Amino acid sequence: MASAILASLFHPSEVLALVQYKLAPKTKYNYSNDKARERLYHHLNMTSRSFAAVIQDLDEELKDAICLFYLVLRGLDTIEDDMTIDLETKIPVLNTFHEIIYQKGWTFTKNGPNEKDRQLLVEFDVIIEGFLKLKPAYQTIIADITKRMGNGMAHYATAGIHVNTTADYDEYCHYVAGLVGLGLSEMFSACGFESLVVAKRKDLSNSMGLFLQKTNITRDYLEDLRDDRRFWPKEIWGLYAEKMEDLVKPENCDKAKQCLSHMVWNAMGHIKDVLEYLEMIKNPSCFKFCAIPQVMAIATLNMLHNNYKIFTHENIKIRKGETVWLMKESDNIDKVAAIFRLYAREINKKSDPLDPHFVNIGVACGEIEQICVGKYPGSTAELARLQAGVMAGTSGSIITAAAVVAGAVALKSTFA
Ligand code: D61
Ligand code: MG
Repeated sequence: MASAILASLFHPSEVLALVQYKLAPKTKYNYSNDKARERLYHHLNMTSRSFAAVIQDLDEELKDAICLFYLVLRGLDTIEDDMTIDLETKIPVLNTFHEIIYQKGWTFTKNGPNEKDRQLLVEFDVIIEGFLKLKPAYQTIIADITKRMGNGMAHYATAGIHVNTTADYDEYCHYVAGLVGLGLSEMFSACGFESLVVAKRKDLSNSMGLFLQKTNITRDYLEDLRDDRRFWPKEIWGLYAEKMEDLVKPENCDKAKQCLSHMVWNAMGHIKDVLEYLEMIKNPSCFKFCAIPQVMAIATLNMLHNNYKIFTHENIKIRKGETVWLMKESDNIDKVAAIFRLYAREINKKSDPLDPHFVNIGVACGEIEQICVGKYPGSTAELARLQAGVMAGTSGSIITAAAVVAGAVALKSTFA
């Protein structure tokens, strides 16, 4: 907490959000009257870096179903991601995972010792128990998406198959993330929280996943390369280097940054759909659940843009304070549109006129502004309010002073 406040010291609204978050009552989720359920949420909190909080804030009707949707797919992904499992073992498990989730007692112990989510599969019988207790309608949606994702993962795990074209890139991201969007939309419509139109808009649902996944893939260049996973499409990196790993060489620094802005621009192509999707979502708990990962993604893209550290450091993240602030602010479409406008402007400011994608990114940022001003006029006042907190300008300095006091109080309570 203390280090998070320090990191946000020049962002008073983040300090405020951190302090509010710290002081908020913590007894919200209590599963101790149901041991099996407690175990499920234990696994959710152990395996998820950002989804645990938003899933636990969902309305009761959807909470367990989406928690299990997450855990099933995280289990599948933990098999996909582990490069120590040989393909003869891996591919059949990926292809049959939609059947495995109906087999009481199934567990998997062939993950390498360093696989971070290994324990989830060691205790996968717990997840299967929970899955089998869901309403059949939710089980069917989860099994269908699991089947399609597992088959897609198996295809891309096959020796000699790579993400070559940008069409492959969209297809791979559809399998591992777009399908999650489709399944979630089906759940929202099936439970009656959202209109049936939401499930029908598969294009927009897919884009929700693609924007998140492409942002992750762009960020994780170095980590994936280290483990010999390559998700940047050759059609893109091939314009800047002979081999993908050549981008890390110091002499290729300029080419690497150009390649990075190509990847950032490619991801930005989904933002229009993301806003259109969020505009459809009426249930407040579904809205926050959908919006928070998306605003975190644009904040992450902003951090990546023109940032050479992608090629030299693993694990670059947005500030904790920024995350908490975004979670607090993402509760209606006007505020979310304001956040997108704010980051689009930041991205535009960071662009280098000598970059070949300078104009493309400028146009993409301009489009975000144009769409938001046209469709969400309320976002203009929200943007002004956000900027007052973000910048330590004239009005910001008053907030800064208040935030520093609040920060000091929090620091004191941390050490007390
Ligand atoms: C609204 C709200 C949340 C949404 C959404 C719409 C649309 C799509 C998604 C969430 C999925 C976003 C995936 C982006 C993060 N990428 C990963 O976790 C990668 O693995 C992909 C395969 C497993 C997907 C698991 C998942 C994730 C979020 C969910 C969910 C299932 C179910 C319900 C709700 C949210 C990435 O994982 C690496 C790692 O984190 O270890 C990878 O392997 O590429
Ligand atoms: Mg994966």
